[in-house]
Amino acid sequence: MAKIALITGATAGIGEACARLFAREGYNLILTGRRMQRLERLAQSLNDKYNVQVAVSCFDVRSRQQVTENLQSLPEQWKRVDVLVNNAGLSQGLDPIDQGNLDDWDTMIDTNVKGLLYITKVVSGWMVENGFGHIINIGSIAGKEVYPNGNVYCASKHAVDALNQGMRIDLLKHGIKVTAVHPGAVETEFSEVRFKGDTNRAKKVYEGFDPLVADDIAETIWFVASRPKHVNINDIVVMPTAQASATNIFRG
Ligand code: NDP
Ligand code: 8X3
Repeated sequence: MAKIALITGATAGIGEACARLFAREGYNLILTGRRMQRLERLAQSLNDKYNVQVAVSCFDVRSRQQVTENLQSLPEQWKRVDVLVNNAGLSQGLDPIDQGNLDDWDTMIDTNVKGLLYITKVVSGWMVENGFGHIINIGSIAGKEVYPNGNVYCASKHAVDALNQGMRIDLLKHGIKVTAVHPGAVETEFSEVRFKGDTNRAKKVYEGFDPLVADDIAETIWFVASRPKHVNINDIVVMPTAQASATNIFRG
């Protein structure tokens, strides 16, 4: 029987790359995001190319009700999830704390922390019942360090780091693996979202060095997901070679 991966935030960037890689490896997929057309297109192309089954579920992770209703309404056979990739997330703004936008703060905390928790509550419940599973949380270098004006985004990713550790402790007795993958700069839609559609500003983030691409992180996620049953990778930080720390990028 094919294994199942549930990937949140599969409409773009790391989540989409991860969906492609897991499909190539023969996984059936549950893909989530808010942009239904993108989910449907991706599902169709993965089904055509790899002959895997793909269920799509369109909802906003910030809504506790949407998360619970959409996931719980999946047919029973889809609830035997082997791998959950808690990837949906975003940054909004890059402002000093005194000038921060309260709506941006709410969006980041509601998405990156509360959304991740709502998903985890449902899926970890299935995993406990099933007696197997692997939760892979996408943190960030921003969950390991704090950088100027990163304040609330960094706090939200530090929370992911703490939750990753907490989940591992609580789920240990159920044999469920828990891993965090913490990327440095990856060129995706991330900066466009952070700068609210300002593509010039977004492009500048990745100028003068080779950033990671989404496939680099998908391959890391696949690596941690494909270790033998007795091996768990707790935590992994993946950076572009030209990036030593959150703010230390060598632009040649
Ligand atoms: P993208 O913007 O390319 O993708 C983000 C994904 O998250 C989209 O599929 C988006 O789907 C989904 N998402 C965002 N908000 C919501 C929401 N409220 N409800 C449901 N889905 C949502 O960015 P990345 O691929 O780069 O980001 C993926 C993860 O990686 C994030 O957690 C990010 O913080 C983290 N990360 C990114 C880094 C980078 O440099 N790019 C570095 C370190 C970590 P939709 O809009 O359709 O809802
Ligand atoms: C995304 C990378 O450095 O912008 O998490 O926080 S960074």
